[in-house]
Amino acid sequence: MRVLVTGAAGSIGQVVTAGLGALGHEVVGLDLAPAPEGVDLAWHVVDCTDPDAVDEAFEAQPLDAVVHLAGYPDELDLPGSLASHVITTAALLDAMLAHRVGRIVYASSNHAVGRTPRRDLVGTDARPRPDTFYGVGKVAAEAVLSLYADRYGIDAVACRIGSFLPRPETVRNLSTWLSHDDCVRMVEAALTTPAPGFGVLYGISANTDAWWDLEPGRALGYQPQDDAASYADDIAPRPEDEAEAAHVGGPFAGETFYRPALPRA
Ligand code: 15L
Repeated sequence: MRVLVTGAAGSIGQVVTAGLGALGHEVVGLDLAPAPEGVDLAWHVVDCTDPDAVDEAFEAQPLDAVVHLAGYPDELDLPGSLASHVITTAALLDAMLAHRVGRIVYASSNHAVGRTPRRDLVGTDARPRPDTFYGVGKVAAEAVLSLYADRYGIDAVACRIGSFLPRPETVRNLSTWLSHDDCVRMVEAALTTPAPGFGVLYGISANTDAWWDLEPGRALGYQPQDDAASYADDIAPRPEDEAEAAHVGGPFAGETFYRPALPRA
């Protein structure tokens, strides 16, 4: 498949572009930044909030699918978050329609349901329950994907990524970790699963202490292999672990998390 990867210069992007390449896909990179040193791919320097620039990138070569990883991975004010996650997604979807590209894999986030109290395993049927404007942006981007799937027949898989790290670093990560290899497995499955329509999965490894249900992902062909529990002995407990376990969004859901939109007292 020839796959356009947005955010290709980012931390997930670099792992995914290399991984998809190793699996035999032809990757076209797209990012605000030029290709990192040593990355030898067709590459577009484009801001995905600009629909004309996105369309030009599509014009440059035929594509089979898009992996949309671009987006600011932390809290912003609401307009910033909507631009970063929703406007970019809509620009890509419109270019996909114009250029007859039928599949998109989206890097959503666990923070779409981050304010869910930590009790039972969270399924993909849980109420959207964002913990931040970042999470609101992810929920709204998923809604745009769902609309384009229903209205235009685009296949869209939203991957609600947990904590993408080389290895788990905190007690929360024992539940939220997504290993590099499993991330590639997840994207490959979401790209190739037959006719998902609009699908949602949780992008975590096969963690013994997982907080999210992996079954919807398995139904879409995502078979994670790694388990954060194998690193448990290396993880030192911290005073904030208990607060981070109150909601599945961890620190983003905490009372002290930076909230730029709150009026001053
Ligand atoms: C995310 O979606 C964020 O982009 C990342 O910064 C982490 O906070 C991660 O989730 C997480 O929940 O660990």
